[in-house]
Amino acid sequence: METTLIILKPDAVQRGLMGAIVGRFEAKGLQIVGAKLMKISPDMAATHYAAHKERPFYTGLVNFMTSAPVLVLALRGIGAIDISRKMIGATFGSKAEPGTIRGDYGVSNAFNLIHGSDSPEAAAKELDLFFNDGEILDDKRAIEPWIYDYSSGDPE
Ligand code: IDP
Ligand code: MG
Repeated sequence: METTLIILKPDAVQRGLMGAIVGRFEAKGLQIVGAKLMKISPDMAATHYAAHKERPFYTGLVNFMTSAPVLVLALRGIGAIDISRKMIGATFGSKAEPGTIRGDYGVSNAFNLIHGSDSPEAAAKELDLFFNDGEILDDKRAIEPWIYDYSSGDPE
C-alpha cells in the first residue's frame, strides 16, 4: 500500500468543488487516511515548491497557495501515487484531458485546482510536511474486502 499527499488548492475550496473532487477519489476506492482544512504558511509553500524557486511563476504560485484555505488529504491504495496523478491530469487546465479532475473542472493554467505527489520520495516528504504524527490513520475500512481481492492473503 502506498500513501500520497493531495492538496485541493484555494480555487477548488472557494469554488465549492471539495465534495466533487473528494468524491472521485472515494469512488475510485482510494482510502482517505488523513484530511485537514488549513491555510498554508509562506514558509510551508516555499518548502513544498522549493523545486520551482527559479521559475517565473514561483511568486504567483506561493501567493496563490497561501491566499485562502486548502484541503490537504492523505490517500492510500496500491499505486495511489500514479493512480491519483492520472486522475488529476495534465498540469494546465487548458490542456488536461476531459475525464481528469483538471480537465473537467478548470480552464486556467495557474489555478489548476489540485496537487498530487509525483513520486514515492515526494510523497514521503510532502506527507511529513503537511501532517503531524498521529494525523494519518491506519484504521482499515470495513468495506476493504470489497475494494481489493484478499483471497490470496494480499490485496489484489
Ligand atoms: P504539477 O502540479 O502538475 O506537478 P508542476 O510542473 O510540478 O505541475 O508545477 C507545480 C505547480 O506550479 C502547478 O500545479 C501549477 O499550480 C504551477 N505552475 C506550473 N507551471 C505554471 C505556469 O506556467 N504558470 C503558472 N503556474 C504554473
Ligand atoms: Mg509537480
